[in-house]
Amino acid sequence: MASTDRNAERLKELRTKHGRSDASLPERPAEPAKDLRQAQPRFRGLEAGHRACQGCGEALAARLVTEAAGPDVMISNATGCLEVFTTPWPQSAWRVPWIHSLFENAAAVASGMEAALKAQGKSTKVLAFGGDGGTFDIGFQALSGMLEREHNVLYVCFDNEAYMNTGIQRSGSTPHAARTTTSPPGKARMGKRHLKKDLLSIISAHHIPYGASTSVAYPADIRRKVRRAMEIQGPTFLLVHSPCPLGWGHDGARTIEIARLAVQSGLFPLVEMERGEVTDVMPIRKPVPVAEYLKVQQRFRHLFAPDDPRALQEREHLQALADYNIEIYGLYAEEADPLDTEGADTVRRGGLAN
Ligand SMILES: Cc1ncc(C[n+]2csc(CCOP(=O)(O)OP(=O)(O)O)c2C)c(N)n1
Ligand code: SF4
Repeated sequence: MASTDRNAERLKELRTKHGRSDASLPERPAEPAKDLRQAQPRFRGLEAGHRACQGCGEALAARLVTEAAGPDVMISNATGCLEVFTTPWPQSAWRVPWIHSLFENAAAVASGMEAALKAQGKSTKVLAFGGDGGTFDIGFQALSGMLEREHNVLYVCFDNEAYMNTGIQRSGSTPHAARTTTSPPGKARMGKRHLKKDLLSIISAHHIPYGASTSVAYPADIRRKVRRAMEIQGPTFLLVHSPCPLGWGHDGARTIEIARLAVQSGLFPLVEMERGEVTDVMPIRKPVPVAEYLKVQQRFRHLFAPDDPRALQEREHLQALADYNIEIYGLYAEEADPLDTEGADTVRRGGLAN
């Protein structure tokens, strides 16, 4: 049996078993390649030809988000890599109205844009984009205000876990023990001392209608969550895990693989929250040891030093953090689910593993 037929059979079995007729899992077409091409969105909010590094997770994530959001949007973009690599004067890679805000006020600018559009009776949706530095740290006050005042804005944070644009400084989102230029490992400590801030929970405490985490490794998940947020009148938030080959120290060709390991290990859980409650998670069937994720990145290389006892301790610490996520969000799923970390996107990308 050809592998596409085998995959179709397997998907059918899973659908029947789980009683799923989920619209996000269409029937496998008779001619997959042709139908997939036809199903590609024609609209691109962010064009090719920008100046991002090869394999930049943020560039791909921003393209996926803007594709899914569609053409009737306006964007307020905080200072950071995304703003810099898309707009080298006099060029722009954006195909939608786009405003460069300051580093700290993308949400405040978006609030004003939304209020102005509302006053004009227009339904154009406002998006706000920021990196983790611009969101977790310096722009948080403006973001909190925007959520509290219930502006009809979708805020998207492209989380590459450091201030990349200015030379890889640690942010509130940098994971514990990671090396950055301002958290170098040495005698005093093993990389960043503090924990990654649990931003999604903080956002969720604003009781907004919808907030979710997603990852560039799962394009179908990104699209579904963007479309969901776009339908909602009111403030919504997406946190998109977006590896940075330069700052994380990995080969650009491995960006997707690395983003996937973060999710499959439990270190970056994919969850959805509505009005302060967790409503859905992407289940993990076979949790991957955290070390598999760490060892392919230079920013964690010191955690594998053979003669430093702190290395193993820190690896165990990070494993405990992933186990904690798996437990509190109930991520572990014993049985295969078409929507798990090896599910929907893998199916679309060439078949379920046997
Ligand atoms: C008030 C202020 N402080 C510092 C800067 C310098 N600055 C510009 S971009 C940036 C880092 C951006 O980091 P992040 O938001 O994580 O986005 P990334 O570049 O990683 O995508 C910094 C520190 C600034 N522009 N404004
Ligand atoms: S430094 Fe990182 S985030 Fe910035 S363009 Fe390069 S890969 Fe992308």
